[in-house]
Amino acid sequence: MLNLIIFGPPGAGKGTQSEKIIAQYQLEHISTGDLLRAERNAGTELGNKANEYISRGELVPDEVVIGMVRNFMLSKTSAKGFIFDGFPRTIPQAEALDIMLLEFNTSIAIVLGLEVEEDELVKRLMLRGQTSGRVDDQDESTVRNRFREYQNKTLPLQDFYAKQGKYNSVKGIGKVDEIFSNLCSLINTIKQ
Ligand code: B4P
Repeated sequence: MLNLIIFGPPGAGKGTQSEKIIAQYQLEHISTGDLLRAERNAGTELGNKANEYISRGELVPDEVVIGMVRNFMLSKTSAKGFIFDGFPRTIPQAEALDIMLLEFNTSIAIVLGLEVEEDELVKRLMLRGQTSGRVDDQDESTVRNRFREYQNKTLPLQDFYAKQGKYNSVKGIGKVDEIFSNLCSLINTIKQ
């Protein structure tokens, strides 16, 4: 199995690059943002609860997200590998992921961290907010709150994965295809 994490601040291009990586390497996509929005659109209790956090620009509680990822993985037992997009976002999520993958007899091969500075990210998200209808892209204070959450809770994961020798950073500014090509070069170094 080939398991990758695409990592980076809100709007860094995790979803954009995931789509291209999936097409190239035939991996199963686990985007916790997409799963949470699907729950909200279906009007489930989990979705409604999650939406309260998302609309404030806060992270959804770990146990909710971890349970959702576990269920998704269990429904894809014949997967060639997974790309984790927007997950993990906290140390407890990363620890839970390591344990879940162990149950599948596998592990994370590489973490790809997209580097983009905050002002560019705010621009991208506000622009997307004009058309996406996403509650969390609508106003600058919510967007800035997402960065604070990222700095406080998600950034420590860089160190977590660097200690495992798995963290790689990639410039996330420039043409989408150029960034993709740089990501592929890194993936190809570990692909068996
Ligand atoms: P996500 O859905 O994961 O959203 P994201 O971080 O905003 O987006 P991403 O980095 O994928 O950016 P994209 O490619 O779309 O999370 C939303 C919320 O859900 C979180 O804030 C949180 O509340 C909750 N949540 C999700 N996972 C969670 C977890 N594990 N734990 C707790 N809570 C969780 O790109 C953004 C924009 O930039 C697009 O418009 C795109 O077209 C543009 N773009 C991309 N690449 C570009 C480039 N190279 N140049 C110019 N523009 C580019």
